[in-house]
Amino acid sequence: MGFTRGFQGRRRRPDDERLPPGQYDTGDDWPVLTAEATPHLDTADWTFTVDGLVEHEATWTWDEIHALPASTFEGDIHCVTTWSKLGVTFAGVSVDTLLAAARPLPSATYVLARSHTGYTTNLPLADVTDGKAWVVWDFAGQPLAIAHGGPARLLVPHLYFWKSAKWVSGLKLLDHDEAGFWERNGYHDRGDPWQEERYQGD
Ligand SMILES: Nc1nc2c(c(=O)[nH]1)N[C@H]1C(S)=C(S)[C@@H](COP(=O)(O)O)O[C@H]1N2
Ligand SMILES: [Mo]
Repeated sequence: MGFTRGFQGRRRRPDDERLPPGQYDTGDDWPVLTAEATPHLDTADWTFTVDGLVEHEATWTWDEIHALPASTFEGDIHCVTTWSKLGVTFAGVSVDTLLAAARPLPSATYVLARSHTGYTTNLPLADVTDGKAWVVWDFAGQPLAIAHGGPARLLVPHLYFWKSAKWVSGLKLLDHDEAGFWERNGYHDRGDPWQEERYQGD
């Protein structure tokens, strides 16, 4: 009853209300979904680059990206294969910080994220700005496991998890949408789990 809510403030949503349609809670499990062979990347020669429609193409080494202001995400992730994982914590750097250094041109409207393996995925620029996306290297206070994209992956938790490119190597700013790996293979261009944007045409 509404009038009993008083001054308790905003309560945490029960777990079932945190699940987008058609998703189940995977609990402590964290399935691994990888299309390519798992790479073993050496942080000594690891780099991350923002290029394309930018004023200043920017590349960070492992040490340089760690020197940027740290940013943490706490929340839920959702895979198109119907598992969701609730209450996860990742740490790394906000994509906003990376874009601020590269300065996207006004014509930039999309990004194509790429991995050291050749995996790609496309996103509207607006889906990786304003605190919605990270490059992360830490999961639950530990270095991100290689199978989950370590040493570093993209994290775009408000979209299906195929947008969160593992072993991420960079972002290319574009003035048009360019389908990535799964998007060329029938998956939705945007992938909002709350709209069930799983496949092209959804
Ligand atoms: N490089 C790369 N990144 C990827 C994938 C992949 O196959 N290769 N799979 C995507 C998909 S479909 C999902 S659901 C998540 C899986 O991440 P996980 O294996 O850490 O659960 O990574 C995404 N990022
Ligand atoms: Mo996925």
